[in-house]
Amino acid sequence: MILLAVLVGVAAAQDAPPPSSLALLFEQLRPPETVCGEVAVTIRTECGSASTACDVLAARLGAHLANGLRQQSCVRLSDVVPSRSSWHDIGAAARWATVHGYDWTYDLRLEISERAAVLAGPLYQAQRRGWAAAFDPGILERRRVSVRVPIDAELQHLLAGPSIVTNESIQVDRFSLPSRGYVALAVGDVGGTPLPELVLIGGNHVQAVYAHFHPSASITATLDPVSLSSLPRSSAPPTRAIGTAVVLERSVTARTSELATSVRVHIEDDTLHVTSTNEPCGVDRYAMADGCIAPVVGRDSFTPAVVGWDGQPRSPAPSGFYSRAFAWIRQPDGSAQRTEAVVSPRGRLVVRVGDRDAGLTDVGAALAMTDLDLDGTVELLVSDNALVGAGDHLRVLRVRPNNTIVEVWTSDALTGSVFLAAAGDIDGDGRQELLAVEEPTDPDEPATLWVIR
Ligand SMILES: [Ca+2]
Ligand SMILES: [Ca+2]
Repeated sequence: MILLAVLVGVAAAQDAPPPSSLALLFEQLRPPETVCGEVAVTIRTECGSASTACDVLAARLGAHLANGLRQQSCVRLSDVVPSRSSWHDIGAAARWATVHGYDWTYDLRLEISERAAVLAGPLYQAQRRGWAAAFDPGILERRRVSVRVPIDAELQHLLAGPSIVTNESIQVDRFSLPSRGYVALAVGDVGGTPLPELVLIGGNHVQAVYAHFHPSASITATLDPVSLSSLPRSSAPPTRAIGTAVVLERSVTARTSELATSVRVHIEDDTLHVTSTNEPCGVDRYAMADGCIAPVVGRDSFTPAVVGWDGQPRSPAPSGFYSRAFAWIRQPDGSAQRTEAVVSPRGRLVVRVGDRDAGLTDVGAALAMTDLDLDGTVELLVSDNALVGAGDHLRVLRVRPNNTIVEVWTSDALTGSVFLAAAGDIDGDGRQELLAVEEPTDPDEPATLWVIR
């Protein structure tokens, strides 16, 4: 049943914050209008160490469903019934409810793990009631609730409280990539498979690969890569290609240089398709998660102007930038905070949370941002402000609520260079990881993907 549950929350253009996981759970509890008479609602829980808070959450969900039922004209009564330990087999709760005179029963189960909340179970209709039911408690499954949502900052706060990211809590995996010379990357569901695709865009080719963490970190590439050489304006990248890639509507929109056309990457019939496109930013701009950006002509950076999907200018970035990250960061109270980070060509990092700025100097062009520990403040992955071939470091920075930036983790010295980073859910568990690509100095070696959780 858990495997069949749908993961709600498809990535889309982020003009407005996506709904919180809690809101998605409540939203799934809209009763169908065919439900009539007397209804029993039961929600069993399986939540490990978070059991007390989980029971409270189940009670809130049950009350919400019962209230929704009471709004319906042909529902005479809706009760939230505490679950009994004997209700472990299929339909037991519904048979109990039928014997006790209910016409319909929700028999739901709330399961909380470290990364996801799953609410699932059938809606039964009774075929006998009252005394007749005691002899033949016939029940018929009419509908099934099935929702799986990631644990976000609000659920984390509700169930267990945040556990702050520290040097000791950071997990690092390294993957050998199929090729090198990558300019942009994006992670998301562009193929309809359970595991998200990692779409890698090089100066002259596009690949979609899958990352496996067990038994050891490995990349599989089951789809043929696609060359970009046949597309218009795609040759002769400038000295340092600049690129963006973003998942929009189940495809990746990417651009690799000022001279290249934008491309749309999607998967259909187990084949990678790459087509040139002017959507959604026109011929001269690059797509980001929240809008479009323009390159500085002849340079390897972008202008401060960011135009949102609604066509309106965003509050300007503090300066032109090499790289930019944007996200709606869920807060423990369920609201979402607009958060933006840029790295200027002078190596200055500025993080804007709401209307407050935090800053740090001497960082490199690679930049990724997400809330790793679900406490409502962002973690950033940055590289060194080093020359190509001079080696590099990766660092995880944490923006504290008082608007200071602290370093929580730094890698050993890398021999390669890192220009490219992104945040994305690469293992499909609903929570984002921080990703970076290290380009090797040895021209015979492939690039390395760093995944930090
Ligand atoms: Ca955080
Ligand atoms: Ca993940």
